[in-house]
Amino acid sequence: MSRNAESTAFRSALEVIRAVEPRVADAIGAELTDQRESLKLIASENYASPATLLAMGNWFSDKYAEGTVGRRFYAGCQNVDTVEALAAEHARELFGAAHAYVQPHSGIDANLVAFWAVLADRVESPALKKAQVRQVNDLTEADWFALRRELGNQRMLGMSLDAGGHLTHGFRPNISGKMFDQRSYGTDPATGLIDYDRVAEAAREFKPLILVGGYSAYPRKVNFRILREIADSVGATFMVDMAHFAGLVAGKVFTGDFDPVPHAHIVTTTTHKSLRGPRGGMVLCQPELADQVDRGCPMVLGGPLPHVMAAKAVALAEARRPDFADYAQRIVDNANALAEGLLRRGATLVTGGTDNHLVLIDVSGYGLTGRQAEQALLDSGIVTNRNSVPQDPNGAWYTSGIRIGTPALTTRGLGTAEMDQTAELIHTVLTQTTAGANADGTPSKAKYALDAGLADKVARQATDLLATYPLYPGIDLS
Ligand code: DSN
Repeated sequence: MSRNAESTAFRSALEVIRAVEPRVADAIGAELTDQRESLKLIASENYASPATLLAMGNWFSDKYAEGTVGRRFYAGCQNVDTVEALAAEHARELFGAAHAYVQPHSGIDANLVAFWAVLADRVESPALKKAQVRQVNDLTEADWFALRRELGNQRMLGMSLDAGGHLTHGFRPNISGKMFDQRSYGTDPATGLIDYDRVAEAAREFKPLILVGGYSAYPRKVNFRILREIADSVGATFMVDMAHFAGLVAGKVFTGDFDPVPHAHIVTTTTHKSLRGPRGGMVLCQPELADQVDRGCPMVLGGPLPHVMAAKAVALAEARRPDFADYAQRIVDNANALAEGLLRRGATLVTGGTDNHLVLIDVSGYGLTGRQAEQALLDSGIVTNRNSVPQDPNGAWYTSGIRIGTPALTTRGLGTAEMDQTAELIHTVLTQTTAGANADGTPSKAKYALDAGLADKVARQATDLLATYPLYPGIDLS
């Protein structure tokens, strides 16, 4: 692939867009500049390949394709069938999964599809069975009432948000916490690690229909074999949301007990985080759940996005190449180097380190809230996000943590030496930032002070660090 081809493709695309609405073309160009210039440490972001990006910009976007491959509600889906089947095949092969459903538009959508599939599979309800076999018109008002009561009183046990779980794992402000009777398992206050005995105890007491594993801010490996044993011991369906670490599973960094696919009944993921594909979601499952999962659209989802499924097929093909395993290992090596660099300089990390792609800094040690730290780092050209830490006294809005991750910088080519320099930049900013006060003198959780000269200096150092590792080196828009 010549670099010239990538430049020509993107330049031509922008020229066509500019002829209609130049401000959109300008914004697309500006986004590339911003991404090139910032030290992106958001654990859930990455840079998709030019091939993946280009696969999304075409007329597949125009096609409706509700249903599944070969069984559509619309005519003329033969080419959509081709890309959807390819994406599903790559996903099955990559993850060793019995079934793959590649239509979800996001991770939340994938989780909703999974919840529906488990409910439909597990809830003993004559009304529900009728509702699925085209006898809907036979159902009485009483049947519908019973159906809603049965579906609405099922139980889910998932990791709590402040321990690193995701808001769709039953957090109450999310629909998952409203549609399920939910309980959480947390982490050991002393170590920050999952205490599997406590999870087993909670499962025995609560008897969930679904046990959810997976996280978006837990910096350690999870033993999915043990969680499956816990699920089996109480008759729960075991679901894993591997959105954050799918790339580490794909790259065979997480194997055996730490690979969720052989252990879970159903696995959900996004495709754009460590997996480095287009923005979207996916469900993998055991054969007994496949029929219900395939009903995802139109049961739960709007029309599939064939252009994104085409890009998923491209990205999943990339992830099956040997160099992806090398990439996945480098993500973890880099996270380790970042954690070590921060610890050596005196930072406090949740669980004391990492064995995946992310690090969670408890910034209360710097006298800051997560909100203050996030903004001070952003002023200094370092893009992160604030995040709760376990038992966070500042809640989910201000927080006491900063979550940082290495998938994006690893894609650019930065290695462990640059991670140490990154740790130095982060530590410098956080030690030089001071918490501000409200007008009445009380401590503010949002205001902070950081010398503008220092912020500029760190931003320049960050840019210098990135200069050796250009983003999309094959794309020249000038
Ligand atoms: N927004 C994703 C993350 O940052 O972890 C999860 O939804």
